[in-house]
Amino acid sequence: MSPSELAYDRRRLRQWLAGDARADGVARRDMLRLLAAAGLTAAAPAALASPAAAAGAAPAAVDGTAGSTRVAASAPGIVKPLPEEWFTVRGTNAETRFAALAGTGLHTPAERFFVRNHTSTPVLDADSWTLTVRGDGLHRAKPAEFTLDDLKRLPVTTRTAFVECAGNGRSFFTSQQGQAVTGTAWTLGAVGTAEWRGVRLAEVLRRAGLSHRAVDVMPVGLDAEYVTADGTNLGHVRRPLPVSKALDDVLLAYEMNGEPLPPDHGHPVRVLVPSWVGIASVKWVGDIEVSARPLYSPWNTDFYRLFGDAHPAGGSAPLTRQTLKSAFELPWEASVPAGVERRLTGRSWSGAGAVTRVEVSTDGGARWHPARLHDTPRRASWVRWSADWRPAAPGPYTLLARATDTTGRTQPDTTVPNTQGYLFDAVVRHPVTAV
Ligand SMILES: Nc1nc2c(c(=O)[nH]1)N[C@H]1C(S)=C(S)[C@@H](COP(=O)(O)O)O[C@H]1N2
Ligand SMILES: [Mo]
Repeated sequence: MSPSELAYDRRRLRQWLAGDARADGVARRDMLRLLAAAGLTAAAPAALASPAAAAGAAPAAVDGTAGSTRVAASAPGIVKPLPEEWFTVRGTNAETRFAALAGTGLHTPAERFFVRNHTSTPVLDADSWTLTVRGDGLHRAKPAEFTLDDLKRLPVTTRTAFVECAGNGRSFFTSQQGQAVTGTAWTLGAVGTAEWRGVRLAEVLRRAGLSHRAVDVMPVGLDAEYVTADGTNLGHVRRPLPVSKALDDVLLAYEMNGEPLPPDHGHPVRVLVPSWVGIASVKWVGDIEVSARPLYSPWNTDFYRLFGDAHPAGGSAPLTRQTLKSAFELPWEASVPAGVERRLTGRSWSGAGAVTRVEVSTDGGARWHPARLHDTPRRASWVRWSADWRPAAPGPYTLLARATDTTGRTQPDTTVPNTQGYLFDAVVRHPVTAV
């Protein structure tokens, strides 16, 4: 979290306390958590204080159901086929198998791209779809409306970017670090990189009459309202973005890899927020609120913050950029022939900057060798890499890959835990057997 992002979060809380922020659907206990996070609890209005809030009950898992299965070839609510050799189905979500990315190129084919759905993919008609942009962060009282044709007439921008779930790698908190976390037990395949084509959100906001008073922009999805396991309706998937990010590199994307967006990835239009946690990239967007006051939704209060012993009492600031990761394009517990040289391939990516260096170890981390990079390092994208290896003798081996990005950060050996298992960035220990 950069100082400016922290400052932004604190400023929002002060505005909320002064009655200048809106928090539709955010429970008081969540606001108290925010206040505590920013060290502002002393200033909280007395009416908000309650013992239940102070106790700060652990939030329920929101990142999908925890169940996983290796056999299912379909997930409830996902439209595209999910062949078992490409996907692991986890509740309403489908994780890409990294081995299925071998040879796929920089851009992940839409057919193999992971799907993270809170509910079900809605099948929307592009011809009758409209986008409404409204709110007191616009000059005019009347909302602006755009059809898909309207958007396509605006200047076109194409951008390569990964979309990655904040919970990607979550299962390794448990399997490598022995920590209990809530949420979907992803391995490393809740990520994909595509070429997205659309119009800059900045362009649409400008045409809608963006005022200098605007501070937050909140895209809302047209999929069904999300009801948690305990029966709480959290409303439509939505998460505010600061105007600074909205005006920077965010797209309203209507194409993925040169084709109209497929239903599961947001057809006809999704928000694409490069480098940030996947939840920011709202699919099936139908409405964007532009607000002169800070906005809150459960997706930037209870969820997508870091909670736990190592974090502020009320949770960290809302998550923004993704972290640093690497993965081998090999099945877990793969069998490889002993005594034969083979080419190990994989990918590394970072939300903080381009990946500039990758090292590989084939002996559990005793010795490291530089991998060859096959892509020009670019921010918001991943790099493909390879390293040659000849397992000398039959037996078990542990493969490791460790990336460094342009900020100078290298993947650590362990990740500081958080209760919801977000932003795992430690080096993953990949078991293989030479036979
Ligand atoms: N409307 C809507 N947008 C959404 C979601 C959702 O359930 N509904 N899931 C979010 C999450 S948590 C992630 S990680 C990404 C996943 O994008 P993908 O399914 O295209 O891979 O979409 C985000 N946008
Ligand atoms: Mo996600």
